Amino acid sequence: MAKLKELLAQKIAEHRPRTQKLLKEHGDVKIGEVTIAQAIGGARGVRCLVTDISYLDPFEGIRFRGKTIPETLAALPKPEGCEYPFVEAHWWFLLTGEVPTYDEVMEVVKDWQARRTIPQYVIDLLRAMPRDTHPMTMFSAAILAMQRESVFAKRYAQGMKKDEYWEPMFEDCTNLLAKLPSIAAYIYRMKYKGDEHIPPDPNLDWAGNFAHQMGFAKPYDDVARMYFILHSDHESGNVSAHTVHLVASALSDAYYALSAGINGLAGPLHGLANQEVLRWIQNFQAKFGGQEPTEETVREALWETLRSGQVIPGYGHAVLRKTDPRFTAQMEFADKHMPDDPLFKLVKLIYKVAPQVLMEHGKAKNPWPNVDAHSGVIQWHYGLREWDFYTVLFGVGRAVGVLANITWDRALGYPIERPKSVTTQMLEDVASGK
Ligand code: NMX
Ligand code: MLT
Repeated sequence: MAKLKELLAQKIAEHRPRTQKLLKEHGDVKIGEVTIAQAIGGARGVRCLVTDISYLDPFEGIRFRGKTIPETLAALPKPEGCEYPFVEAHWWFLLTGEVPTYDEVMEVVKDWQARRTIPQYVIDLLRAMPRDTHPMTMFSAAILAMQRESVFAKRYAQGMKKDEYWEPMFEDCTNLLAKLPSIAAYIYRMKYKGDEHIPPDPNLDWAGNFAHQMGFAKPYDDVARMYFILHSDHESGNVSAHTVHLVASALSDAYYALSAGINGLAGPLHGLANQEVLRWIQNFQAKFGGQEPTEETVREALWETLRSGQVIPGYGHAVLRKTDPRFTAQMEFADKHMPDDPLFKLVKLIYKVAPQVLMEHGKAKNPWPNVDAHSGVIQWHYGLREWDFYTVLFGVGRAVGVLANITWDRALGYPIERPKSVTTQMLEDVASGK
């Protein structure tokens, strides 16, 4: 058995008694209450999901397996001469909670290289779709089409035992992950680069090969590593992670579950916000033409957006109550690598003005920027200017976290998810004390 799978099996065996003990001995202990506002308001703040892979503190932001973003980036091994870690190392870390050695990562790098080839029928499917189909639709369809490859579905049909579920789930997740960058790059080049494709480089790591197949030179490989790690996981309640968890809880395999999660990520209040940020910036530039943007013109444009009933994309969050550390991490990258980029300067200017505007507006509970406020501008700088592709990048990264999560879901035997609904009349009765 490969080293990662062996370590994971050991971690699962160690963890199972903790979950069983909590259920058997403390199952009745309350961890929260649900109000009418939460029932109507998208279950905001209701504690009813469990994951050990990441945790989102409203003020500190995300921690992966207990480590902040800077700690994670500093701890994980990097390819030689690169600034950012192997995404393969992050996968190991998310799955096991342990930082792998360089040699251990190289085993995963080689394993993923061996599983990378996209089936011809996926290419045929993508080519059969109208070229103006949104790249997220293509990405989701490609993932779903590969469901016939599912090891989990085959083993389930043969009658596998429940405590074995995680093992074929891990295989499906690995097979899927290995192919995602090549699928994304195929969609990109088919749609935007004259249908001219670049074959994979057998010697490159996952993100390095993505940059290569996309056709972008260094340091875009590091941009890809940073981007995929930052977007990988944001605990379990966000739309994409929750959808993947929910669909997989019916014992639908990883292909069904990830495709569904990608569809949720495609919404403008979730992952599509990164494309919306670029659209907002372009509209702003079109309006103010060659003028140097000022705090005044930015403030005016932000108010105009709000007055027309739209949200300021890239600002606000359901959980966070301060600047997203993923925004800060990208800002640090941009300060180092592209300090004079005009769009980056504009992002900084918006950051200076938008929180105050949102506070005055008085609706958003969090006036600070989230991950999406920055990500598109870095892509733009390195030549990836087709902004409707940006959410696919988010999707490739998000797959790493959600697939680690459903492997653990099956390892810990989490049941089918089925919260209870009530009627409006029932709420009115409770409210009036009936
Ligand atoms: N601009 C204008 N209004 C906002 C914003 C914003 N950026 N954020 C929240 N509001 C409004 C929100 O629409 C709601 O209005 P109403 O009462 O009329 O329905 C009110 O403020 C209260 O919403 P919150 O409780 O602060 O936010 P909620 O938890 O419901 O939603 C988001 C969170 C992220 C969906 C919301 O902040 C938003 O729409 N942001 C802009 C889109 C965005 O950047 N999404 C990306 C999130 C990160 N990601 O990658 O997924
Ligand atoms: C995410 O990364 O999923 C977003 O920040 C949204 C969320 O956490 O709700």
